[in-house]
Amino acid sequence: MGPDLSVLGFSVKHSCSAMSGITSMKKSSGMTSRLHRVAVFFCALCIGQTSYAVDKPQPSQAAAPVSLADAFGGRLKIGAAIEASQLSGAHGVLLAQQFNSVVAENAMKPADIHPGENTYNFGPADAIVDFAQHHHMAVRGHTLLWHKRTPDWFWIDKDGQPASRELVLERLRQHINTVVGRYKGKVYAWDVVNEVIDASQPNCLRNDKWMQVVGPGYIAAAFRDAHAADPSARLFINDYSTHEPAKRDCLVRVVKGLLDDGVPVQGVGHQMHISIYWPSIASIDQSLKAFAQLGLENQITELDLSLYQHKDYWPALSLQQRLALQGQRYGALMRLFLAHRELTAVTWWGVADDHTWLNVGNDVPGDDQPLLFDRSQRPKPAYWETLHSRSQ
Ligand code: 9MR
Repeated sequence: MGPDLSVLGFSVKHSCSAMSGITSMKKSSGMTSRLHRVAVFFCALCIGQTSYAVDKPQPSQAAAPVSLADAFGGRLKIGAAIEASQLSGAHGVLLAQQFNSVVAENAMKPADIHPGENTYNFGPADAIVDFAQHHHMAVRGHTLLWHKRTPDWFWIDKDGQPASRELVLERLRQHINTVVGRYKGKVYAWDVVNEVIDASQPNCLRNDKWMQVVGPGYIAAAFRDAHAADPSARLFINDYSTHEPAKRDCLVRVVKGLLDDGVPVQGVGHQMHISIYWPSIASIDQSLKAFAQLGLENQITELDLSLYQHKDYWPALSLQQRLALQGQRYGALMRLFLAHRELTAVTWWGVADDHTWLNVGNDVPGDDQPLLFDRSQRPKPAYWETLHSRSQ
């Protein structure tokens, strides 16, 4: 037996013989183009090692969900991070078939989109936004301020001296006004600040250049600038390890302070770069609850589940066992996310396992497989469990 595709309204077997049936059904029954694309996609898998085939849908099932986007669309935005260079290849095809939201993995970061004071590089970001518009997908903006990828010119004045607090704040305002303004009405949510929390600091804030030159007020300034540039955009504070109690409590403290000061913060972005082994679902639940209680929106913004323990690349379990575990964890996570009414979007940090930040660098094995689709863009147990979580 192949995987149970009943959630799709189809039964699936290890055969591809029904593709012609799908094609003729499309002609005769007005099957949506997404359904047809997905049928072609799954059928194309037959040519590889894993073969799935799609039987004719029953008439009453023809409108059943057939992709992650269709399955979750009414409840959650389902997104993935992408580079502009991937749009025209297999990842672009999969993105359009399976997802209804997109985020630029790098193209909108300050150093990428604004490399010189008077130089903007909008091309890659525009390409991603155009793709999203063409495919009726939502766009998240990532990110307006980060301790990494702030271009060096931000910190130097015209005389080559360290830029003053006022100059840096003015540059930040101009940057945000230009970038948010350009995508106004097209980017529905922004990660305004990224990774500003440091639980080891007495004030909970990272002691980075922003803190040193501007002081803690840079966060409120960024949110106010973003709101001024697009009052309709949803504004998020985004961070990793938000399930860790100390980090979560710090984030709560910082966000409460912003809200008390009337700063326009609408939500918390939980990156969720986690593993098949950790953290507990309960700790994620607790964190989501803490922000829901503040009346905030939660979004999962950079989801991936490494097959490894942190920095331990000698797994006791076989690859097959870990892929199965990954599937179970994805299912459990999605059920938790669905149970949180204030949680509005889940974004994976990549489309398929052949492109993931977890395999970049000299100190990693390079064979991690954290996403829903494998290195040949075929659905993994992670995909099926994610899909099935919607019907449970
Ligand atoms: O995946 C991104 C990688 O390609 C970049 O080299 C890196 C530095 O810009 O950023 C990675 O994405 C990060 C994201 O922007 C913020 N959270 C952590 C992500 C993984 O490092």
